[in-house]
Amino acid sequence: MSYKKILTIQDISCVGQCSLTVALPILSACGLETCILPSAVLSTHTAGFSGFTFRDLTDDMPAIQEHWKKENIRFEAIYTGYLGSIKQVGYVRDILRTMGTEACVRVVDPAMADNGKLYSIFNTEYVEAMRGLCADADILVPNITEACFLSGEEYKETYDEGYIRVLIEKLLALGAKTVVLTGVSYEPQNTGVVVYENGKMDYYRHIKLAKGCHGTGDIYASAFVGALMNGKSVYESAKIAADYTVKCILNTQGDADHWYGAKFEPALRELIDMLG
Ligand code: PXL
Repeated sequence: MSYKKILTIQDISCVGQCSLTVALPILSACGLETCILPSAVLSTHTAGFSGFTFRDLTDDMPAIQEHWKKENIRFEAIYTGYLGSIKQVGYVRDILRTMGTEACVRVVDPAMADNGKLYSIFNTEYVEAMRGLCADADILVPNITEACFLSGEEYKETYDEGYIRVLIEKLLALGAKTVVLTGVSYEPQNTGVVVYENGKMDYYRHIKLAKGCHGTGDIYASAFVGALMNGKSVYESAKIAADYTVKCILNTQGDADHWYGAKFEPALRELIDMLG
C-alpha cells in the first residue's frame, strides 16, 4: 500500500479517550500519516465529567487552511468528527471541498448524539448545520441517534428493517453517497452495522455487549477510515471496525474506574493484524 496523508478534524479532549486522542493513534497504527485540525480543546469530554473547559478554535481555521493552500498541502482522505461551533461547520465544509486530492475520500462522522440524546453543547441549529455537512460526505458514519436527528425520524429502541431503510433513504436525500449506520440491533443479544453502497444494503451482525463504552463511535469511525485507506472495501472496513470496537469494549468491561472511555490501545495489534 502506498503511504497516505490524511486529515482528521475533531476536538482534543485532553482526558477521556475520545476524538483526536483516539483517532490519531488508531490512524497512525494503520500506517497513515495523520494530520490534525483540532476543532476545540477541552479539559475532558462532556459526557459525565462536570466543569470541563472548552476553547473553541473556530477562528483559527481559515488561517490554517490558507497556510496549507500556500504550501500546496492536500489530503487523500478527510475525516471529520466532533466540531466546535455552527460557524465552524461552514469552514469544515470548505475544507472538505477544497483540501482533498482528486481521489480524496471524505468521511463524515456527525458526532453529536447518542442514546436518543444530543451531546450537551449541541442544539437544533447545530443539527441543521450538520445536515448541510452530509451533502459533502462521500461516506457518512452516524449512529442510530444521529441518523434520527439528521433525518427528523423519531428515535426508537426497537424497530424493523423498514425503519432502518427509511433512515438510510433520508440520509441519502441529504446528499451522502454511502452510509455506514452503526448500532443497528434487531434482537437483544446482537447488534451490527448497516452498509448502504451503490444501491445495495448489507448488514454485518456482531455480539451486543451488555454495557457499551463512551467514545466507541470515535474508535469505530477511526478504525473504519484506517481500514478503508488500507484498500479494504467499505463493507470490509465496516466489519473490521466493528470487530475492533467489540474487542475494545471487552477489554474495558468489568473495570468500574474506567467509566469514561474504552481501552482501545491493547487491541491495536489485533487491528493491525486484521488489516493483513
Ligand atoms: O465521543 C464523542 C465526543 C467527542 N468529543 C467530545 C465529547 C464527545 C461525547 O460526548 O463530549 C468533547
